[in-house]
Amino acid sequence: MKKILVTKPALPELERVIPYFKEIWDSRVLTNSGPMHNKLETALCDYLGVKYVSLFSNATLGLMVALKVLNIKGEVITTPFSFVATAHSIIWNNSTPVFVDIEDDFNIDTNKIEDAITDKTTAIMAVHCYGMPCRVEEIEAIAKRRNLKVIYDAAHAFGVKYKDTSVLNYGDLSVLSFHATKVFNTFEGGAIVSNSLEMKTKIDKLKNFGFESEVHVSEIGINAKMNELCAAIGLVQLQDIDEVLRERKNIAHYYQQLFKGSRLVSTFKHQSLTNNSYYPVLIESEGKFNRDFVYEELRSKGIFARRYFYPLISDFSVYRIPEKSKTRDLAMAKMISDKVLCLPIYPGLEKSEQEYIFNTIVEIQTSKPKYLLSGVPINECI
Ligand code: T4K
Repeated sequence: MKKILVTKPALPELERVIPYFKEIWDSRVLTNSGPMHNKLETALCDYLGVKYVSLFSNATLGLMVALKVLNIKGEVITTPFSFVATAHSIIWNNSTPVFVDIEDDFNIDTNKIEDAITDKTTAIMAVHCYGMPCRVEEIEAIAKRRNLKVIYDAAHAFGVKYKDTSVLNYGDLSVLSFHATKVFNTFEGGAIVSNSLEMKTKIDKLKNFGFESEVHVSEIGINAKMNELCAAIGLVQLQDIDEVLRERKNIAHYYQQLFKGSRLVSTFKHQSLTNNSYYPVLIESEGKFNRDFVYEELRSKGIFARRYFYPLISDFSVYRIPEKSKTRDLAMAKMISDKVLCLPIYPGLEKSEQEYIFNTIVEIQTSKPKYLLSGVPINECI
């Protein structure tokens, strides 16, 4: 049986990458802010429409350095509906994540942030989940009023715009991921987007052990640099990114069409604002024929959808230790986490495969007459 995975990394033809690799071989500059690294930083600033980009070996280290460079201490308000790296970075910074509920757009509920602020709160780390822009203006207003820093975990938000500017221009810092599973990948990689040269210089120092000069180490830095091979791949990937984003948009659009009118599968309300890095749906069902049942059935038919983000970060055992984190009422996050399923989306996914995914979901659900939503039999719902 053919497997359809949740994602398949976009890759350029190998022959287009080889000349870049040849340059690296010839120069013997493999890492430490070499020419490929520097070219990619410049190219990303141009493409994304941001002032400064500092490349990283992955987004997790980027988040850790972002917290460190802003001198964040105490409590950090964040979302439980994300990948564990969001909260892990806060704990690695010896700070406490305070989990606040989300809205039905999957992002932190800005109406609930202020209630969670204490005299220990120093920052908000919000996530543009699935590439959906957070309510950035409201977050900025709260941060200004309460004197907090704002870090956006923008791991999913490559190329996302908000009001005609990059969403990465909001907040003090934004952190991108270029992991294999992301819209723009450098195999592994990430970046911090900042607004001033002074901040970029501090970030660049922290990602390189804190070296000021050959003989002067001024910070307890870390090694989080992107190497030349990853940067070279990034330079080639950037040539194709518009096509990648276009293809993803078409795929999302087709899913939207397929699921239109479905009462058992709710689709992403605000898909048009995203970069279509994910295609989340909510499986509305009852009893044991719930999201997990659909998830398992799909797997048995070769469709490897994923439950991003289940469990909630706050439900992982390491986060249940009271002194590790603080948890507010997370009713919406729990409800969404129990229903969400991210369907396969990647350049190259065929329309026929999308139809197979859609038909399989319908088949799983309609074969179970118990599936009722608001009293409506399933075969009248789909
Ligand atoms: N913040 C947020 C909000 C994030 O979502 C993430 C990462 C981060 C921060 C941290 O970013 P990085 O430090 O990683 O740069 C994946 C990724 O490993 C992770 O990067 C990502 N978020 C998370 C949401 O998903 P898994 O455990 O689901 O990955 P895995 O290996 O199961 O792969 C998923 C699918 O992709 C598989 O079906 C196969 C396919 N795949 C995967 C890889 C790695 C490929 O076809 N090729 C590949 O090389 O975590």
